[in-house]
Amino acid sequence: MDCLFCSIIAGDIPSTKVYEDEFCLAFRDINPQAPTHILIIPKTHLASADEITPENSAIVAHIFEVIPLIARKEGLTSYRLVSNIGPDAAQTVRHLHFHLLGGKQMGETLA
Ligand code: DGP
Repeated sequence: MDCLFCSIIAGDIPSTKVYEDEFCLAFRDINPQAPTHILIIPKTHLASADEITPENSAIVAHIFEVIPLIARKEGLTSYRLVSNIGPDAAQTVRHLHFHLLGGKQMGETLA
């Protein structure tokens, strides 16, 4: 499958990894929008959060257990999580990912 983030998982495209285990990978966004901007992705391909089902939701629970560990490692106790779904939300990479953004005061506007 031609997927940029699957290629990053496979190691075919380099990335700055901050966390990895059997089920997920976290790496720094190439175009950071905050002092800390990390993408957390499942190693199994899902196009977006819109594909989460009872059969695959365990990976999301796992990612949400890992996120606080990554945040602590980055020295963050306050941060924002974002997951874009589809073109209206400006999702550019069709592999489920959570943006972890922190290290600056953010505004209240989300859209
Ligand atoms: P989204 O718009 O939610 O699909 O965000 C995709 C993010 O992926 C965007 O913030 C930039 C990032 N990105 C795109 N290509 C690469 C890449 O090759 N390496 C890394 N580290 N990040 C990438």
